[in-house]
Amino acid sequence: MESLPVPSVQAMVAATGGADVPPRYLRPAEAVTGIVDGEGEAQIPIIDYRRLLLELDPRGEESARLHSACQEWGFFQLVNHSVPADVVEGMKANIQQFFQLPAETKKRFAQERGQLEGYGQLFVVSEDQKLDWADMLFLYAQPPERRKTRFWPDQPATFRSTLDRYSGALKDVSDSLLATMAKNLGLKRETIAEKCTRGMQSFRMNYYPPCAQAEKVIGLSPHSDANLLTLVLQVNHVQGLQIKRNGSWLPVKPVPGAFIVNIGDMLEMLTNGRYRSIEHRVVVDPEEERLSVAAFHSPNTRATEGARGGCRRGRRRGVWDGGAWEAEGALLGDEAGGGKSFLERMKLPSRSSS
Ligand SMILES: O=C(O)CCC(=O)C(=O)O
Repeated sequence: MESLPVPSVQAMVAATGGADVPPRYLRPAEAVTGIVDGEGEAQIPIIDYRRLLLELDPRGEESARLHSACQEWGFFQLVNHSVPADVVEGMKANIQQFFQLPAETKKRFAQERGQLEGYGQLFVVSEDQKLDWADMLFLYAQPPERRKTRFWPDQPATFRSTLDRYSGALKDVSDSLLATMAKNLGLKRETIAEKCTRGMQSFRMNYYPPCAQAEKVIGLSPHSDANLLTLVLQVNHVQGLQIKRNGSWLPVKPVPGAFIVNIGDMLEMLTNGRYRSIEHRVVVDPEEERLSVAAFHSPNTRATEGARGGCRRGRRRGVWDGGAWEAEGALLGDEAGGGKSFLERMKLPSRSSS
């Protein structure tokens, strides 16, 4: 799998001031604005990890709130998540410093032909395709033998050790959340937890430059994540993430110190639709850059049985083809087709069509 090389948006903005937007980035007005529900942002559920896991939840109230967030929203903010503040702040500082490096230095970690890892952009499959107003750095981090450290920046000097610590801490949080979700769903331990032992983790570190014509570009096109669970860290104060809900785009206002967590397509498959993976997108600010770090968690490569061993009580019982996730490229966080196309491809043909 590979992505066609595209110019760095950050370099383009540095050279031109961002006033001129090349046609490949311009979107029709309705694609960028849509219906934005600015009132709804406060409603996104907040889950307290400490209450959930440290036996401060004897009556199961926090677990019930998590279950409801996964069913009704597919998105929640996770507070008191146990990842030490110095690890989180270290990650933020290192990724900010990486994107501030001279273009030539960043290019030392650029994607290579046939590779998705590295500095560049993902899922560019045609010369005609509209492009996102962003640059990114994509890295595999777990299991450790999957790492290709030549793509891991050695500048700033603390980048690799910081990402190593951050990766381990986030994998623990993701595994614990998935175990609680499995319990909430009444699933056997092996249905989710064993698939996550030595499961895959990748990072997409996003840099969205400001754009003088912000209302005409998109930072990250609408998509759902193809993996099990994503944990997003908002790096600076600039908002931009929006989630699709009841036909509107709902801006997400990050709670300070929280991770924004979302259900991916694989978890929707494993639960036969009881938990929902929700489309989301990123809009760009006219004046300020925005950065985020998304951590994608997927099953280990032995987990090819898919939804057959999954949740039998779902309303979409039996509709998923549980085979070859990895062959489909689903161990990545995002999906080239946009929208929820990964889920569509993995559905079994209906009886009437077979
Ligand atoms: O930038 C964000 O807040 C979200 C990033 C995201 O959805 C992704 O990288 O897939």
